[in-house]
Amino acid sequence: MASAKLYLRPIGLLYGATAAEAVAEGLALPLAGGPIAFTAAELIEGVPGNTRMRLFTAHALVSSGEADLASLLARITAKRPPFAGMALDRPVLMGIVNVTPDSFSDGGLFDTKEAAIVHAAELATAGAGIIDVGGESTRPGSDAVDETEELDRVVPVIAGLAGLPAIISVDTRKASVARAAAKKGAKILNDVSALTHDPHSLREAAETGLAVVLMHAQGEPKTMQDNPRYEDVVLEVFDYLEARIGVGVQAGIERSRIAADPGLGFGKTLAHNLALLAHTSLFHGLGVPLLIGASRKRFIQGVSGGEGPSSREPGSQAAAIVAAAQGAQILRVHDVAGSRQALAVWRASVFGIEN
Ligand code: 9MG
Repeated sequence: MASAKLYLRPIGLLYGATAAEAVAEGLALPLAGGPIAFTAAELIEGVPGNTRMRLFTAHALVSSGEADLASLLARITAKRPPFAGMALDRPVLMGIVNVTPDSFSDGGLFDTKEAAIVHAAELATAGAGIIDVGGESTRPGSDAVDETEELDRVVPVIAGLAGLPAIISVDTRKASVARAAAKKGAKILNDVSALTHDPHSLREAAETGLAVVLMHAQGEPKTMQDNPRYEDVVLEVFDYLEARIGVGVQAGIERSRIAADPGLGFGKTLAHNLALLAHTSLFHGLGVPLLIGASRKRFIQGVSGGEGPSSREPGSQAAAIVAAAQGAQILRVHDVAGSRQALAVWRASVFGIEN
């Protein structure tokens, strides 16, 4: 495996004061420069479908002297700069506002401008640092929405959110919608196609100065769940996101403006989703903040039942904690108040009550 690529999955995670002490003693390394540290890592070498894995302590990783490993470690351990002006020292909740008649969880509930604005304000009050406004459902099986229709749904809502104590994100695959949203005050472009759907999106993202979430999806929403296949879902999603970050940077989007998202539920089976969630820490090797969106997705039902999306809330909050416990910086959720409470209990138990 002479030209084998390296991937590192930080494991043996420590939190708070224990983490800080272990880092100071040289027994652990910080995860994304935050309050979580890792004492060991799985070193995966090879190409998806043909890899070998070895376990290393943090100390052995640092003293290996191998250049590729050192640069990967630097990306994993470096402190992330603020994203869209937000500090990332604790998980940020991104509250979902779907201005659509057909979204899988809340389709039709907030599809008038007024209802969407009221809902966004409630989510901000409940503790959402980001409000993600979308006018095109990308749930499995959904049809694409015409540009004019999407503009009509999204732009008046974003205009109505001026003054809200939260950063506004626009969930769109269209450059024109991103541009119109930016003019009305949106600061983040959340693109589930990682800027591949619209040929103008890369340029638009570079020029508007929006922060960008690049998400992995296999296939189009209409058919993506038909038969998703991977040799190695975790490494393939990592490679894809790494490549899209590279393309974005080449197009003029500074690295500090990019976050990455493995795209749970987008062209993935239950096993794929669980593998991605379990390997969240490996994605810190991308060197950018991580966003995880598990909220109310069908894979939760696959594990434990939960017929309708809103009955998947306990599983959604468990998934959010799994991601946060591996250092994911942004969590995309429907129930902000519930997620906040779940995270607060987890945080108090591992970092202490005052944190
Ligand atoms: C729009 N949308 C639906 N699910 C999502 C997810 O998991 N991540 C991101 N970034 N956007 C999503």
